[in-house]
Amino acid sequence: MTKADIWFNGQFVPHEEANVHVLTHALHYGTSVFEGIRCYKTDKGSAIFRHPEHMQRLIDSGRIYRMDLGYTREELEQAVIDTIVRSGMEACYIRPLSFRGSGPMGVNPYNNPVETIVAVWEWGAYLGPEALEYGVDVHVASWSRMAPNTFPSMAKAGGNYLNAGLVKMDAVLNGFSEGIMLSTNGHVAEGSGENLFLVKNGTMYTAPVSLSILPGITRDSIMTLARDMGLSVQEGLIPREALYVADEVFFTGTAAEVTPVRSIDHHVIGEGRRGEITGRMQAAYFDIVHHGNDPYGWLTHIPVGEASTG
Ligand code: PPE
Repeated sequence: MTKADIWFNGQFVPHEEANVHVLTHALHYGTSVFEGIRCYKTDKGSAIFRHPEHMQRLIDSGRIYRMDLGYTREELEQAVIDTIVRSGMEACYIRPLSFRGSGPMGVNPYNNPVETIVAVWEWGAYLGPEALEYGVDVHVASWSRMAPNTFPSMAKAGGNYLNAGLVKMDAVLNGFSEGIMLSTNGHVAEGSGENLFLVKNGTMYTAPVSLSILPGITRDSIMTLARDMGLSVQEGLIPREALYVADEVFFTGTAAEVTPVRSIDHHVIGEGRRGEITGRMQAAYFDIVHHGNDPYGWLTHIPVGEASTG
């Protein structure tokens, strides 16, 4: 794996030297916000998918936690572009992270500096190499998504992933690829690191943002693509058992892209393979990020690898 230099508070530092003190506030209290973004090698060159939307979500996550990141969205976008170009990677996963650094101990984060980094690395298929084609076997998690008014789910905050980590470990220990979390009232919410769509009789259903899900940017993209294909997409409360009798279920996320779900709690979903609408959604998404066909203006092209390819 390429150990690319890391952008750290405005300076590039070698991968091995991008370290923090053990009294970093975020280590003790989970006070960090982050993003996950992909840069694709499209047929038309390297491009970042929905770059401004991701960086705006980072700023908004910070705002929810009263963290002023100290950079404009444009400056953060440029930091990401510079990090990728410097790395020479034509395709990568991008991880911007802002956190409360070292300073006084105690829950109050106000006197701890807000620090920001951007790291990039290679990341293949998130749920396994065959997942995109054949789908994944998952279960319903015994841990719920956080209740409203506990942790703000619209913020992509480090602390939220303690819950996600429990869900993921349980899934793996039980031989599944992923866990689907229900809301505290028992409605289908999302995976530990993905949003979820269910297809029944040609209509697509997904949980509303008010159900304490992360408002995924891939979710938003898929809803737009589906509606523009003339499909009906409804945000609403999905009972757990609707999963078992669905025609199709799939996950969306930056890392997971569009991943079909093959079985849930050992119930085979539909035909037990990638469904027709899931296939159409995948194809539409990959047409943008692999072929660079971009009618929505979702790609930010960046000059990486151009010197060698001419
Ligand atoms: N829900 C959760 C809880 C979540 O973490 C993600 C992204 C999504 C939905 C999808 O959001 P979006 O990427 O904007 O479509 N999860 C990120 C982190 C994965 C990880 O293991 O780290 C990701 O996909 O980058």
